[in-house]
Amino acid sequence: MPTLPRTFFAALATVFIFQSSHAAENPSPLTLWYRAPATNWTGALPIGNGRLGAMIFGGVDREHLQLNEDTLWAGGPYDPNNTNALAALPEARQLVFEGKYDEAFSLIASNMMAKPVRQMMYQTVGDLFLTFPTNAAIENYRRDLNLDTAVASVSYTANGVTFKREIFSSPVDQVMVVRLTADKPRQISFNAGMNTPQAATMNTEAPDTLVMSGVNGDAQGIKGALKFQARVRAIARGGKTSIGVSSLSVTKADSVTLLIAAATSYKNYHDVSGDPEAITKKQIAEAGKKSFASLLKNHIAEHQKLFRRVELNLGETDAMKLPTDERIAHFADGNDPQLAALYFQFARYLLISSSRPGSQPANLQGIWNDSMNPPWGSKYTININTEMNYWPAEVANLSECVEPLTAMVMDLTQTGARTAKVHYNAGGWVVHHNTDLWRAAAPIDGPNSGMWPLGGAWLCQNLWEHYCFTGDKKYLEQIYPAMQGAAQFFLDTLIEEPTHHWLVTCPSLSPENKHPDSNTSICAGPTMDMEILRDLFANCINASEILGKDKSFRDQVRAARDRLAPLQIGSAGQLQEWLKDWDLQAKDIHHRHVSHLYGLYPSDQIDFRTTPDLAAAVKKSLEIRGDQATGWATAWRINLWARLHDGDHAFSILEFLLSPARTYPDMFDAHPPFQIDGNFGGASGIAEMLLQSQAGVIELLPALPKAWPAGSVTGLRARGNFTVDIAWKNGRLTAATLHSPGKNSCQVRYGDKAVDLKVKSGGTVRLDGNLE
Ligand code: FUC
Repeated sequence: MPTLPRTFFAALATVFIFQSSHAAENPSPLTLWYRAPATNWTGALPIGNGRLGAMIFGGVDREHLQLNEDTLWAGGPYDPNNTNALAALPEARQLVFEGKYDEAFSLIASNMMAKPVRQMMYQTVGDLFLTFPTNAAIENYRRDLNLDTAVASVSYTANGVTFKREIFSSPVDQVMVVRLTADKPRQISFNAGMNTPQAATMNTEAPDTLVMSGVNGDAQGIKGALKFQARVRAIARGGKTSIGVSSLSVTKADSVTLLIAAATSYKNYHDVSGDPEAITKKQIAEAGKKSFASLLKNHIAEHQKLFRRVELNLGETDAMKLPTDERIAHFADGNDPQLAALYFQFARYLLISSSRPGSQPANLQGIWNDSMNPPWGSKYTININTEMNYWPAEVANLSECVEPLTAMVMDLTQTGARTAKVHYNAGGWVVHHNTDLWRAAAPIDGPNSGMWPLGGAWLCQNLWEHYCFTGDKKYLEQIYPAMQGAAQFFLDTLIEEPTHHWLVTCPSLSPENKHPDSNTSICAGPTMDMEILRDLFANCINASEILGKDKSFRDQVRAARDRLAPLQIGSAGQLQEWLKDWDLQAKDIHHRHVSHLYGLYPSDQIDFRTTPDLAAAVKKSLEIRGDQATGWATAWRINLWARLHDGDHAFSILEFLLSPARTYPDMFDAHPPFQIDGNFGGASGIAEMLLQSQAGVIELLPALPKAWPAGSVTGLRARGNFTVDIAWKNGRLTAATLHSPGKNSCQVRYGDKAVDLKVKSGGTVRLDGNLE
């Protein structure tokens, strides 16, 4: 079949866009949709089953699926610990305490950084292209992604024939499925081939399968140790299927189902003995026994089990009829509240699609990456980004999606124990500001970002939150050793600072923010470290009491907690970011990180009601920092303003996050470039505006903006194992329902009113707008 040049279709594009008649309707409010194929990667639509992902471009003459598998990273098992680090530690501390920060920086740079100094990166599998022999004008083009079914579709009419593609990545059958149909017989013809920048070969297997077999690459001197394979099998009804050396073609079929599998030899961070050929063969063979209808049914049922738990209605307007990219461009015009609900649900969709039990945790790009060398390696940056990925997980009722994060932390307790020993001669475990597939834990990149030993401690807070929301004691038993080990490291390494004799971390830094006394961020006892440790220690104390163990450890932790440097309010009335009142002289007072404000969100150490002075200081710090920052940093600010109960301010920042400056046409967050944390932080910010449950109080509509005068939400989760439904009108609460599986009591608050409730086992409590 002849393939027409791409430029021909580029010219056609204008024709088919404006001929569209039905495309002006958007049948489902939970659908992202477009009038034209994606012209670049951030216009393509993501699908994923937690592990196996694709970006779908929806071209008419050529469909492009960019493929990912979440264990295809560069390198292999490695030990990055630097045996020179320990000897340099006392001097580094002394230099910091003497205020010789630049000297400390140099010493750390030459003696204490990981070897290699960069970690391994997450990489693409490659691309599947389907080339179609189209030679007619295209009408009624539409491509979409239905968040409710997790199916992406492309449809158009050519020569009076309506073509349809439905594409999904099944968490049940562990394959991706592409279904090609037409409303007349014998209309489906295409060539399929794969490309990759990896070291791989393309082959075919009779009668109907394409195979890509490869090995991953070396990076930073670490040898590639993974094998991988991707397979595409075409199951056609009617017509003819044939294979070439490295491509496959189908002619004049009635319909075709493509099954796509991909796997690597990764078993865990120290075992790469898997057999990707056997795995993918089996996956394709098993899925091939099922009909398309049953693959689809399984997929949708599994997706909806999670996705349908939360319904959010923020109001609907005619703006909903527009394609998603046009809506993003106009969100700040103020008449599209449903786009915020769609953004919230898109984040839930992304978490379900990039983090399922058994998969890797969602990395900087979830699982979607078309590059061999993506920004920041598309790794796990744990000085904010990975933690933020999981901020919506509990409140947005996707608790199961935290499992991969828990599993990664368990791995890190092992690799991080070696880093603790080699770098600090300490017990417990430590991870610095990044990790990768191989669970590397030593400080990387450079002292200004890398010399921060709190990454693991912060991750423990995410795990603790899982316990707070679920009340699952078995889970607490599982994570307790990780929390205990994280705390042990700090019991062994906290050091008294010379001025006030407080216990502090040293050397450390306030993530990535350079202070005025030097050209470095290296310091002792930054506020964020103290806040994270106050949480970690409190959680250890609580957990050991709940589990009835480790009394003497608990006492040690309590004693250390009492000696941590306190929160301080600086000369501008701001919450001090460092031990010293440096904030107004910092190199960048609008810095994107707002690390010291961790105490307000995600933590509850600072509270609007119980610590009003500190809350006012956070507000001052936020005003100094400004509202606009990178995607994730903008999202963090939304959560913080919601915790300050200023819904209108939070909403004005959401308008910026949901503008083309911070949201790509496919709704992916723009750092820029694409980074998925902003999607997740934005979603948790929306949830924080509607429901908060920190400090033992379930608070309804704590930061409802004027922009959402009427609406409802069902299925949000609150700490203490509650599920909460809320409805409001004219900006006022009209009804709330709390469900709890166990006998549970809580305080519920709305504005100035508060009631104490007792929920009977398996019970439901309904309240009206007066909390009665
Ligand atoms: C942190 C941030 C950057 C970026 C990177 C992945 O270092 O400071 O903005 O998000 O992580």
